[in-house]
Amino acid sequence: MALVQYILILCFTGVLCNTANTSAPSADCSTDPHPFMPIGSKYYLINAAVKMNWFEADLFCRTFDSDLAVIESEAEMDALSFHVTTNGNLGKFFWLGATDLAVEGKFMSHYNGRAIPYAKWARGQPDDSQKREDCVHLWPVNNIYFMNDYPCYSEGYALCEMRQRPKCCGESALSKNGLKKLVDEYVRSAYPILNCRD
Ligand SMILES: [Ca+2]
Ligand SMILES: [Ca+2]
Repeated sequence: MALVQYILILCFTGVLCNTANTSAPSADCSTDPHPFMPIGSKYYLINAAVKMNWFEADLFCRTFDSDLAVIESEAEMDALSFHVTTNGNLGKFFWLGATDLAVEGKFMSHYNGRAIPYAKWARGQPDDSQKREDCVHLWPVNNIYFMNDYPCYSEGYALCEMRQRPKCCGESALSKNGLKKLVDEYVRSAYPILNCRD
């Protein structure tokens, strides 16, 4: 598909343009977190019922407009570990939104493409065992959760993190950065008639 066609599709479907944000009913800005639950300072959706590989888990989260969780601090790690171990899920492992699929040994957030801000690796990890471990999961060792790199096609459970919404009616913080901005500017300059934000 030509780039222009792709961009136009994104525009019409609202991926690039903020029409939905600027004129959306309040439901779009709803603070109702269901089915996410507050754990520590964030909202999470834990699917401890259906095992899936990392890619499936990523898509599962996206169906809820969320992403596989990226743990950003020791406090978040502790809160999640406590929740999982005290809600009958101890022993299960949960996929996180971190991977070194792009560059071996450099674990990046699948959400924003940046280096993960925090890690609590289990001893000896990450080890890229058999050179096939590129996805990160929460892994219990002696009933304490750590992080481990693991084969992406292994099956675990999805740990989704609710996106931190930008201000409802303001410009998305994400739109100020990166590829989205570049493509958005391209659309605006090349197809002013399709400027669906203003
Ligand atoms: Ca690896
Ligand atoms: Ca490993």
